[in-house]
Parts: sequence; structure tokens; C-alpha cells
Amino acid sequence: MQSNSPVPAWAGALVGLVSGAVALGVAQLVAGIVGPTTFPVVAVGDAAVDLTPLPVKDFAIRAFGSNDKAVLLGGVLVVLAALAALLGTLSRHRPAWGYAGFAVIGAIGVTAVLTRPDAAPLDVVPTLVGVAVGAWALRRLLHRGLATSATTTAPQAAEPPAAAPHADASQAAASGPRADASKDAVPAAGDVPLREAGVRDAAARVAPSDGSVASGQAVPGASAQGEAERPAVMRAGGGAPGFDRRRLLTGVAGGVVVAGVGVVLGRQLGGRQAVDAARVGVALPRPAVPAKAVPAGADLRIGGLSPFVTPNRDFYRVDTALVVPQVDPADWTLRIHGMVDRPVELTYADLLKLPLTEADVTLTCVSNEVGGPYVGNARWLGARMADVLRRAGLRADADMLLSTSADGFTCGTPVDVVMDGRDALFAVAMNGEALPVDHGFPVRQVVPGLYGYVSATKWVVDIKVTRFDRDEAYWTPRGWSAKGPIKTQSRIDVPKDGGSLKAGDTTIAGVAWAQHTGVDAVEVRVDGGQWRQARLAEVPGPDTWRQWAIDWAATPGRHTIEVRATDAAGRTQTDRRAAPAPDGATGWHSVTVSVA
Ligand SMILES: Nc1nc2c(c(=O)[nH]1)N[C@H]1C(S)=C(S)[C@@H](COP(=O)(O)O)O[C@H]1N2
Ligand SMILES: [Mo]
Repeated sequence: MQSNSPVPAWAGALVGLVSGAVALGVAQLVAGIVGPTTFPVVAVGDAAVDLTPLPVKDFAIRAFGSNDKAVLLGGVLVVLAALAALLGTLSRHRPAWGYAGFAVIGAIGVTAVLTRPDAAPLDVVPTLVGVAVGAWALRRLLHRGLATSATTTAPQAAEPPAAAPHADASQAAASGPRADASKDAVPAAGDVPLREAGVRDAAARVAPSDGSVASGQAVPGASAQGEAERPAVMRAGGGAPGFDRRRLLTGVAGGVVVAGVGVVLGRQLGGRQAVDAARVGVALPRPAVPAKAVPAGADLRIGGLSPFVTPNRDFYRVDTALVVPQVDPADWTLRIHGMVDRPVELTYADLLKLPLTEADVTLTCVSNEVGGPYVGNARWLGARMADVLRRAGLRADADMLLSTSADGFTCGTPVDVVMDGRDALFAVAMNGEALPVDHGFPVRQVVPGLYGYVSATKWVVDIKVTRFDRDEAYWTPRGWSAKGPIKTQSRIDVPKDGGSLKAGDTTIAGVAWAQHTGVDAVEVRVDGGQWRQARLAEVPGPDTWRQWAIDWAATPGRHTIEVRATDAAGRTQTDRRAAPAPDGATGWHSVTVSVA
């Protein structure tokens, strides 16, 4: 690596970083105009989610929980930042490095955007504009680090007014082709004069003419290999250009402002507000079939025990969406097609006009480890899936409903389960309010008894009636079972694992679930002793979890507490430990506590 640039490495790295930020800010702004799902960093992250090997994904879910998305996006940004800093450093010597680097990053962004399931051609625009502006900013900023020293070593009057230090914008406009950033991004023959106008030609600018003219004259029609002629041009210019820190830093500050404004404005334009407003404006109809009253004894109200109803803000969230789909109910339709007699298409207004059913249903994620947090209970309001499907007329040999969300996630649900009379819903509300956007607004599926990945499609927009031997849903080729009935589980909420408590009378409590069958018994044992029956809270039906509690006279020392449930069909949870993949974890939950 030559080090003939007067711009120090740190300044190169800083310029690279800020140019990268400008690229992202501009991309965010354009994405806000073009559409909310097309921001390239998110597309790259989404693609990474899809390409990640299963064990890594499992690890990420375990290690980061609901923060896995933030961690992934953060990771993409850190890699981008490092690349941008490197490109900035390299570009001090060879501007082509910067352009080539931005071009490669742009190509990755465009590929990621275009391979998203919901991709449209317009979606590449934010990436292209962002990368082009970023490459242009890189060149401008490096140029700034030199320009003043150049102009101070040469008579100011030699420069046309457009090149005065404060007149950057007009200079950019005046320099015409040099400002054509899309050309900058492609290191081809036409790039040479552009590069010439960059760092290397700073010396040429000492010559009594505008830089762009000088460069145009220096290497007319030169090809990319014209590189070798450059030192001659520099010598011809005379006078070593210096590094002007102040000028570079003011340019950098300008770049930071552009990036920040781009991000903020882009987000605002991105439609989040519009969908939030639409959500607040939804008037929920009264249920035609209200939920069974929740018995007063459903909630034992024990400190630390999960409440019977999980508040929306505490409800676990699991999905593949890095940015939550923003679906305007005014644009939403649900299409039902495939193995049906009459394809059906419903609007949100159509759906709300159907007789709605209200039901308490506990959702569970197949990724939930024994004792894990990915389970929650809510009151849902929605149209019965069976009613809607009957309108379409299901063919007798269809056995799968392949549902698709607005962001392209797919889910395969057995037809017989949905049609057997249980409260399988196209849900529009959760705990008395329109679905939170994170939980599938405007419409999601809820099917009691099936893990979420095979039943609970959020932002659902399409149902293809098909067969398991013809179609596959998102998680199936990724190592998860095509069918996912929920396995009976029980969890100890209090005392907490690893906790300490005082000796004496205390309460052990938790929840157990066996959706659509129901929990009939919960037993607890301490230190491998006798199983004792816990008392069970009441439940409105078999589709929710069930609280349980048992008294315990805690004695000093370390103790291990275990729990197991038996469902209403008399099946007791197996003690055999199984990992979540491919079809749900098994084993008894246990906690260890110290009593003093
Ligand atoms: N569109 C979409 N819907 C989805 C998913 C998804 O990744 N995308 N994940 C499913 C899984 S695995 C689960 S467990 C539930 C979780 O629903 P929640 O986030 O509302 O708790 O949503 C299901 N619906
Ligand atoms: Mo899940």
C-alpha cells in the first residue's frame, strides 16, 4: 500500500464511516418514499435470517431472545461500518477502491432486496440512490480534506467562485458529470476523469483552472489503466497538497446531519404512523359468540406467577420479520384459492361484518425450551376460519392450508384441525383492542392446540388450499416438522430458578398447558421425593393454560423442585428431555433454590 496521501488514515476511516451513514440515511429516506419494506439493511438482515443455518438460529433465539432481531441488524450495521471505514482509508490513495466497495455493497443490497418474497422492481431504488450518494459523499469529503490547503498554496483568485470553501453545493452542481454519482459507483473507463477529480487530482487543482477542467484535460479519453499517467499529472501540478482538518471535519459534520435527517424523515414517511392511526381508528364489532366467562378462580393472584391473561405489552413475540409489516387495513385483503370450488377474496370491512367469535386461547412457540417464556394467553376476537373456508368450498382431498403473510412468511395448517369445530380464528383483536402491529395487525390466525409456526400466521393475506405432499411452509425445509401439535407442558414460575428464600411455609406455583385437551393434574416433587398433587386454578375451557400452586415447608439447604402435568386424556408428560427441534421440547421443568 502506498501512503502518498496527505489525508491521515483516521480521517479516511471517518470519511468512510460518514459516507456510509449518508448512504444509509439517503436509502432510508428513499425507502420511506418508495415503501417501508425495502430498506436495504433490513433486506440483508432478512436474507441472513433465511440463510442462517438452523443451529445458529436456535442459538440466536436462545442467546438473545426477543432481542435477536436487534442483535442481527446491529451486526449487519457493524460489518457495514467496518467496511465503510476501510473503504475510506483505502480511497485516500485510490478513489477507485471507494467506488468499487460501494458498488459491491450496493450489489449485495440489491440482491437481498430482490430476493425478498414481496420484492418489487421499485424496491432497488433506495439501495441504488443510497450507494450512489454515499460514493459521491466519500469523494467530496476526501476532496475537502485537501482542497483548502491546495487553494491556500495557490492564489485563491485562480479558482472560479464555485470552488470557494463555502460553496460546495453549487460546486457540485457546477461540476455536472462529477456529481453524477451513479457513474461514480461503476469503476469503468468513464470513471477516470471522475477519479481524476477526486483525491489524486488535488495537485492538479493547484494549477490555475477548475479541478474538473484540469482533470478533463489531463487524461482525455484515458482508460482505467491510465493510472500510471497520474503521478506525472501530480508533478505537473507542483506543490504538495496538505491536509486540512477543519475543512474535513465540517464536511463530516454536514454528512452526519444529512444521514440523521434521512433516517428520521425516512421513518416518518415509512407509513408507521399511518398504520398506527388506522389501528387506533378500528371500531371493533361486538362478538356474535362471546367468550365463556373466565371463572373468578382462574387467577390465583400469587406474586411472580404469570397472570391468567397475558397483557399485550408482555406477550412474547416470535417471527422472522426484522421490520414489522405495516399493513393498512384499507388495503388488506385475504385471498382464498387453490383446491376450492370458488376462490374468495375478503376485505377487512367484509371480515368485520361476519359474525365474530371471542375465545381465550394460549399461544405457544415450538422454540420454547422446557420452562421457557414463549407462551402467552389472550382473549382473541375473530371470524371463524371454518366459516370463511366453507364459503370457498374445500375439496375433499385437500389437507393443508398454506397461509402467507404480508412479508412472505408461510405456514401450513392441517385442514381437519381448523374444521373440527374448535375456535380457529382469523383474529382481529387481542385482549379487547385491535391486534397490536407486532402481533399481526390487521388480521392473524389463531388455532388452539397447534404451535405458532404451523398455525398463527400474523399479517395473513393469502390462503392456498393444498396438500402436505405438494407444498411446504417456511419452517419445514429448515428442519422443523410439517405438523406441530402442542405438547403438554408445565412451568414453575415461583420460586425462580437459582433464587433464595427463607425457610418455612412458602408456595410453589406456575402454569401448565395442553391446548384443546386441557390440563387435569399437576404434580410437584422436591429433591426427587414423592409426587404431590398441586391445586389447580379454574379455566374457561381446554384451550388456555392453567395456573397451579402447592404449599411447601421449605427447609434450609439447596433443593430441586420438579413439575409434571397430566392432560385430560390421562397422558402424563414424559421426563425424556428433547430439544425444541423438530416438533417441540419435552421433559420436566425443574428449578433449584437455596433456602436459608
Ligand atoms: N407472519 C408471520 N407470522 C408468524 C410468524 C412469523 O414468523 N411470521 N411466526 C409464528 C410463530 S413461530 C409464532 S410462535 C407465533 C407467535 O405469535 P406472537 O408473536 O403474536 O406471540 O406467530 C406465528 N406467526
Ligand atoms: Mo413459534
